[in-house]
Amino acid sequence: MRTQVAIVGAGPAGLLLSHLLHLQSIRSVVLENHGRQYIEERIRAGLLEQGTVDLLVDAGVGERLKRERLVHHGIELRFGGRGHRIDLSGLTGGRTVSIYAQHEVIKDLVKARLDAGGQILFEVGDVSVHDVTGATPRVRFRKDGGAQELECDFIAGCDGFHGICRDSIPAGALTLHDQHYPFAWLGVLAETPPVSPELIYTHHDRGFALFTMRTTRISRLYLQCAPDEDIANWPDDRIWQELRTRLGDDGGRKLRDGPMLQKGITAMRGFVVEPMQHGRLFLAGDAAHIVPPTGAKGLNLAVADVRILSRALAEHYRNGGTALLDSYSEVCLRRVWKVQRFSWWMTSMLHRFHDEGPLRQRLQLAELDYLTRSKAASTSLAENYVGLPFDD
Ligand code: RFL
Ligand code: PHB
Repeated sequence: MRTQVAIVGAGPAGLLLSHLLHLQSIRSVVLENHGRQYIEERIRAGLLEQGTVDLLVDAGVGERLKRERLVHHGIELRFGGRGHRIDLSGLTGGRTVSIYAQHEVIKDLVKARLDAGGQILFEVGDVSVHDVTGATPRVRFRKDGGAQELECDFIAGCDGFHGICRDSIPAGALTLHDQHYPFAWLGVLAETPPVSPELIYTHHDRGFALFTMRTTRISRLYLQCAPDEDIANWPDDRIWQELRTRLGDDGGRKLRDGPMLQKGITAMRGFVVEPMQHGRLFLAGDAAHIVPPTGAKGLNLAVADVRILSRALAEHYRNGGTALLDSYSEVCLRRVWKVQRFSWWMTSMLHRFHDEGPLRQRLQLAELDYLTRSKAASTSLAENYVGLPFDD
């Protein structure tokens, strides 16, 4: 089998890359180790930057997104028991963010690829990449029990944080930056209306909580918990009670119990690999970097990477040039580090660091107070939150 670009992983990065390449008449094959149903139901991100929405719409995969998304003009920061609104749109010349679940983006992209005759091979096993520093890289894998080989010009490693592409690069060729946070998030999806039409980020003595949503009837709720927390210690009643306590009296009364559709624990970690390229293998999305979810940036960053990669590949296939491919890593990393900084800053300001004394909490509260009173400080938060401009 032969293609121009072999893409490992059918997450947002891999599927969008395949679609953007198709728009430039570049052929690709996407290899995914899970089944279609699994990737179309996996609960993950929910908040899309305006640039992400615009890109999906411009690429012709935003019809349902435009109809079904919830457009948000602000967020609330709650601390000391009181809410303070950050007017995202007012501070950024009218920019917005949108709530639209990641698995809905996946459904839209899978449909677009298959409708256009695109090749996504689901349930492949034992994927491995070879000859990435030569002229003809190869991907080997098993499908329906048989061994297969895909020959290509380039490989895109879009296989997420636990994928195989990053690890196939010789250790000496990469620098890894890794930061573990001393807490995790317990996330639930519940059939209950959101307590507020906008997201609420809560700083509380007992730890951080986030009140977000998927629709006007479904809430997505997160609680800071211990990094080694056992979900079995969190029956539904305890979760509702803890959410109410952290939200505080006025908001807590509005929160209605409802059936919990999903529960899970997410580790908090920051990770960046440099460079994001080795020979003809290009890493994109979570394969190259992850951020703690407090800034809602992982998916948006994956989209920013593949936008750059698709342009670089398009230039190469148009005129043989490699300038954009050569600068891929450097251009992506400029954004990656800024987003890493923002995610670290939001995380550090809003979470309880249980092994540290009251000084840290007083500094956090001073920062939140300053942030919500200073237009300069709120503007900095707002412009990062709605998404920095694409500056390639
Ligand atoms: P993905 O989505 O992990 O996709 C990788 C795909 O590769 C497949 N794969 C393989 N395929 C073949 N062979 C192998 N050896 C393979 N190994 C893996 C996997 O099955 C999968 O289908 O990576 P991608 O495309 O880079 O996308 C990244 C995003 O998924 C991620 O950054 C976001 O979900 C992060 N995130 C958020 N991002 C936002 O922008 N906004 C948010 O509001 C937001 N909230 C979140 C989040 C992530 C969370 N969790 C669960 C980590 C909230 C949470 C709780
Ligand atoms: C979500 O809706 O899942 C979400 C929103 C904002 C975040 C993280 C997750 O910061």
